Amino acid sequence: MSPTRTVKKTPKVRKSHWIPVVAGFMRKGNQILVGQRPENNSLAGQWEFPGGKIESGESPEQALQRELSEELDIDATVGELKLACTHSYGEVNILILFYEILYWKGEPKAKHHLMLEWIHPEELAHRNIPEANRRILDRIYKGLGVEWPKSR
Ligand code: DGT
Repeated sequence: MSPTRTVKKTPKVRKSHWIPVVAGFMRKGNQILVGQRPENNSLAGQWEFPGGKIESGESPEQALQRELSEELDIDATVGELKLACTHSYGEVNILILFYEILYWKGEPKAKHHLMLEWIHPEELAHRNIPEANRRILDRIYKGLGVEWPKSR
């Protein structure tokens, strides 16, 4: 009798769905710009750094320049990549690249957000912010070049 061969089944790999996102750190004095996500959107009401999804054919810097023009009506110069992180919202995974914005032309206007606000970075810890950002708040503070707030 020939020995029975066991055929090893490779476990089914679930295809994951990834969305690349860019966001900008904009500073004015010792404040940073955040926007409140609109009502008809996912994560409505949460305070985020301006930005959005990278479209096909764009570099991350081009995408951020476009998003800041669409969302804030400014002409921004994108600087260094400060931080990258991943997060899963159920089936959807996002990769977020946070860039510093070196300077911009025009005054930011809330073309997309419910509201824009210049806040002190410590205030982030007390706001309703995306879970993706809350998990890495220490790295966000580091990326912004500010100390982890003692009041947390
Ligand atoms: P659209 O055109 O409605 O698909 O919207 P976009 O391209 O403006 O992108 P959006 O804002 O819907 O997607 C960004 C995703 O990244 C969304 O799931 C929220 C998430 N996210 C987490 N933290 C941040 C952040 O600080 N800034 C931004 N812009 N998005 C963040």
